[in-house]
Amino acid sequence: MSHIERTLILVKPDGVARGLAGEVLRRVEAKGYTLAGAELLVPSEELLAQHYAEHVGKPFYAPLVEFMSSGPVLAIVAQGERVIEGFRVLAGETDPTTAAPGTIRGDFGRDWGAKVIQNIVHGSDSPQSAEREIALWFPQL
Ligand code: D4T
Repeated sequence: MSHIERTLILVKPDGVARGLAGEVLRRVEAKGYTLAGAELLVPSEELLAQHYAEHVGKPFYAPLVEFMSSGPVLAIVAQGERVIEGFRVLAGETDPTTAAPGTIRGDFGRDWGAKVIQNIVHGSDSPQSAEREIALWFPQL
């Protein structure tokens, strides 16, 4: 049965600043997913408050917003069969120190001793979050 999905991928400010945007796109396309949208932007605090609504009030929330608005982010909509789960596997686990080699975070991430985890990419974690996040970042899609 077909499960064509869309997911929101963000190359976070650390990833863009380190020149990893192309590498992330390369891995997404090499896996066979297609691009349905892409935009480079510095996200506003309002957009981040909605995107990270589940984290508002947590100790890492303020550093997270500061980090995520510290420079341009490449927002991407990727499409394909089970792409939501597929990109989470490509990204690796949240903590870049322990993310498996072969994943984006495992290959390029590390702990920088910052107040917030800087882990290069974000990927939606469920079909509900994907549609919610795509509507926030790409209202035209
Ligand atoms: P994103 O949402 O960026 O793909 O990350 P994850 O899905 O892997 O992780 P998350 O939503 O739980 O966290 C969002 C963002 O906050 C940072 N973070 C998270 C942090 O600095 N300290 C923490 O304790 C947690 C849980 C990292 C990613």
